Amino acid sequence: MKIQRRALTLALLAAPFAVQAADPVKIGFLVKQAEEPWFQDEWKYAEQAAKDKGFTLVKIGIPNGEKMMAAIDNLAAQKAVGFVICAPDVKLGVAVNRAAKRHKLKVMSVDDQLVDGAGKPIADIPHMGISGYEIGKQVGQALIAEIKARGWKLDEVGVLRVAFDQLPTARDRTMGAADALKAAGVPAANVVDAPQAKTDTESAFNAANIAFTKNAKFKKWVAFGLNDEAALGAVRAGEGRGIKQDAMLAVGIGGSQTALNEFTKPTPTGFYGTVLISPKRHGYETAAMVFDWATQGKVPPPVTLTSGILMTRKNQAEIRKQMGL
Ligand code: FCA
Repeated sequence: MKIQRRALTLALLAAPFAVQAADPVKIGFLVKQAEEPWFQDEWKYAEQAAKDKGFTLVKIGIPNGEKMMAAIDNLAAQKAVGFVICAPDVKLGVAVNRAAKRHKLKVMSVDDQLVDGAGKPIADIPHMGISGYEIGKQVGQALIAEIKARGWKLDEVGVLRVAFDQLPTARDRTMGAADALKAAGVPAANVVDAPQAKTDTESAFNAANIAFTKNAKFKKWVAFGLNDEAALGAVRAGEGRGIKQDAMLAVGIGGSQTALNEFTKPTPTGFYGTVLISPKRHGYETAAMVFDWATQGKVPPPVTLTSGILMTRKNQAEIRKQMGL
């Protein structure tokens, strides 16, 4: 009995060392805008993959190129085996690829596909993003349906395209929306571009304000941008100028907390809806794919494009459930 107890004590003492000996595999998840709810959600689902597959997730915010390069070096120093990245500028693609190769890290991009000096996607970095143009068309079609439901005349409606054209997926999304509106009969001349400096609400707010001032002839507006923050910036700018819910229709892209906060306000705002996309797929699957690649040599598909579903104040709970969120 005594001997047995001694053996057990020894085993318990030895256990922590045994755990330390086999260091868990580390995978990085680097995002350009860590404060944005979409990226928080991606991290949350990547953590779930880490738990299921038994690796450690290293989350780092990379708001600029310098921080991005430092983060990659940091991952290498920590002996990570790979990382998922949404870079602050897709033109940093070559630098990302070089740093990953130098450190022998597997790299996969998420949301924003990395490009080379000529603006071409970098083929050897696997990518998961949304089908930008198609999702943009869904935004435009949702706006058309609601314009009709409200009985607005197509030629009296101003179309605010909050633009961030230096990012290809942003251009695809907003061009898809504008094209759907034009295809349904909105005059091309009614489309007003509001270029934003960054992809957050404040930049969209500033861009929209300028556009509203320059185009005061329109009394009714529809608005959209690359994400919920862009659409929301337009809604807030409109409110400040007396363009309220009855004269404003905005549809975002995302469906994370930014949109949910709008939907839970007691009175509806001009933020009519959003095309819900999947942070679960983008966070969980990319992290899992990099893990499988680094540990089993299973190379991820070169490009995976995900789809979305229109979500409004009315159907939000049901749609989120459908998407497994
Ligand atoms: C881009 C946008 C994000 C999100 C993501 C899917 O990175 O900046 O807001 O829409 O694509």
